Amino acid sequence: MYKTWKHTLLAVAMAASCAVAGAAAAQDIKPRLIRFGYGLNEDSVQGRAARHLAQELEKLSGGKMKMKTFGSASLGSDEQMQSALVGGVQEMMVGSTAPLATMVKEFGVFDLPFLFNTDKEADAVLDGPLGERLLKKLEAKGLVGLVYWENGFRNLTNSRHPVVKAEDLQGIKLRVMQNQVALGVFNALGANAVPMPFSELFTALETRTVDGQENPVTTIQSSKFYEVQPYLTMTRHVYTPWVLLASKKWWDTLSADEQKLIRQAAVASRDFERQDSRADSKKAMDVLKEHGMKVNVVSDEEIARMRQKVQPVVDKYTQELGPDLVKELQDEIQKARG
Ligand code: KDG
Repeated sequence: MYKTWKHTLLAVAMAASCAVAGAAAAQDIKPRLIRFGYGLNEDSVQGRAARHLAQELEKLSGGKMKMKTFGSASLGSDEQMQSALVGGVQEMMVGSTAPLATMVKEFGVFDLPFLFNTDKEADAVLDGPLGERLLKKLEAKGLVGLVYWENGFRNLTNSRHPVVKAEDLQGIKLRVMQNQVALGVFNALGANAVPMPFSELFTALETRTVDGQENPVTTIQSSKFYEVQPYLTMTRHVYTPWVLLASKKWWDTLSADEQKLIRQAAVASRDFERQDSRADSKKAMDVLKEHGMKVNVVSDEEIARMRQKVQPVVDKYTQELGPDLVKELQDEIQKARG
């Protein structure tokens, strides 16, 4: 009798330990879930690259790392998502360098006007030592900067009149990204610069809270600004990068292998996004014209005049951002220009 009870207890104990081991094993292979936020629409260069990143990560990790992407600022504005990553309540995002400049002021160099002439120059500088060094600075602020995606060359739109020369900006309420350099540049050009999160921009344009804004044509198209902005002025006044970011609090919980996989997927997404952005730019111009936008290209002479008008702002922020850093950036650009 006793033997039977003993065997029964042994069998129950073994079954229980198998169940726990099984649960633990199941726990081990339960995919790690990553929430990835971005500000543009799902049908945009950001949205397509976010989905590419998620697919690449799932493929490289054999399904062990699953990324859920959230577009249209559904997890918050760039600024709000940056804070969520620092706090460790969101894992990853992509956003502009402009709001990052409030955490690492050197990112403000990318808002200095008329720096880059081509996207190839931008790639060389961003993927080179200077770009890498700026990404590294983010770690002290609780963020891991992985790679740069392309936001692109920025152009002006407004609802008042064509901007043919700098004076035409006089009195135009122009939304700018939230940092001092962008604010200074457009005030110097005679506009009334209004810093505002991107997530509030369409409504502000629709209600005429602001008259205009400046963004790459891919964003103007995917955000449907053509519905509320009759005039597009090609200035290519700034090349803005996006930065692919991870929460450092979260990043530090990952294994070295997981970190390596995410870095690999990030590089693949960067190359995909830049190619898509450049192809999309060409298509976007056609779409904007089909929707009735009146397009003008600012002449080289006028661009030269605009450069003169903003030079005091460039000088001021060169001192604030660090003259050595700005000189290094200009030298890197010259090197890339060959
Ligand atoms: O969330 C969208 C922003 O990352 C991006 O569009 C930044 O160019 C930008 C802007 O104008 O805010």
